Amino acid sequence: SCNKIDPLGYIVYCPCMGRFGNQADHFLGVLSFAHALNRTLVLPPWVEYRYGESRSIQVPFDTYFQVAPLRSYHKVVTMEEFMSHIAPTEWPPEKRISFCYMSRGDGNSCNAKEGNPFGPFWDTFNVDFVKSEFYGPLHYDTHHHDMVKLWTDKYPPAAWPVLAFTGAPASFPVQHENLGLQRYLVWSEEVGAKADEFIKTVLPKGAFIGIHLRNGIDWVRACEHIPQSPNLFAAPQCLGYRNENGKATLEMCLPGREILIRQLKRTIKYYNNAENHKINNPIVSLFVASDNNHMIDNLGSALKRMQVSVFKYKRNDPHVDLAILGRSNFFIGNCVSSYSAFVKRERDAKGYPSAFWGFPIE
Ligand code: GFB
Repeated sequence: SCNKIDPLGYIVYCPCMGRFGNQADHFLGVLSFAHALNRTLVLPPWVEYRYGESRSIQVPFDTYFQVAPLRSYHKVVTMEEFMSHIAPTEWPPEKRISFCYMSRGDGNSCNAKEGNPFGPFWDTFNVDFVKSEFYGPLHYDTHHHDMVKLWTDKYPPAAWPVLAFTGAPASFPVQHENLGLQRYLVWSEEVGAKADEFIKTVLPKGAFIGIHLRNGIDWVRACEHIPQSPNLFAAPQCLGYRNENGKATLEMCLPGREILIRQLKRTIKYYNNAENHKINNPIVSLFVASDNNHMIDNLGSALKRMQVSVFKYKRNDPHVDLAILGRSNFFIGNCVSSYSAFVKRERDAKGYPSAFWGFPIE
């Protein structure tokens, strides 16, 4: 069935901005865009950056997520399948035109392969472009305006079977209207099994809190922009898309030890109070995911009297960390981080409770 051609065309794009959290936000937007245009979405590999390497690495989409659940929302095909079975007829080398809003870099071109990860991404599939197409002033917010008609009038599928975008045709952070699409993103068997195995064999029997501590040096630097950017990165997830719930604070972006411990103690006390009946078994452990400092000893001694023990995953595995956080009984994340936002959306889709550090603002 993956050899069947979609007469309504395809959307291909490079997730060329940011790391996993940013790419996931973009993915939901592109999924919505492809759905609105009724074109098959080509599922790109995830772009990863390894320390000390100058070229990005492309990880097949289905290494982390199942393809089948996406099909219950929209027609999709992996980039690998598209390149082997569909591109030879629908997108031969002489018809490979790159789409961008306006020219990018030197000359009148998208320069779609200029720089990292742009070049390495398309090189993974031996794609070169013969021409650029500037799609501005059209844009990808199909929830408003008459965007779908404008796109299909200007780029009818018969003449333009493949729209290949230099960057994701989507906004960051994810548009409010597209948050619910998260439910079609289901972890691959492999990632899911690793998370389940950890929960079953490493964590003590009983409920657990999952927390995300985003505290690497890149984040410390990013948080310095908070005073000028009260809606930085994923902050709309707790502050609202129009800051209706307030402005981002440094404590929300980079909560100090006191805030973390106070909030954890309060949460545990609340959930372990039988009168609150929030969860039917008490919280007995804490799972910490972090890009840098897990604070295992600090948190361990602070929560010792409450008889809550503290754990992290044995390896640095961002996707398994996310899957474990998604399965915790209660989650506390970083409102500004798009990595935390992934967990929040997944839990919202399942009806699981979540909170954010330093929010609501005291
Ligand atoms: O996912 P991401 O876009 O989220 O980028 P933010 C952060 C990356 O750091 C993740 C690693 O993709 C992971 O590789 N990371 C973060 C973690 N938290 C964890 C964790 O708990 N466990 C593990 N194993 N890895 C933004 C960027 O990051 O940071 C922006 O996307 C910018 O583009 C800014 O660079 C400074 O939204 O948190």
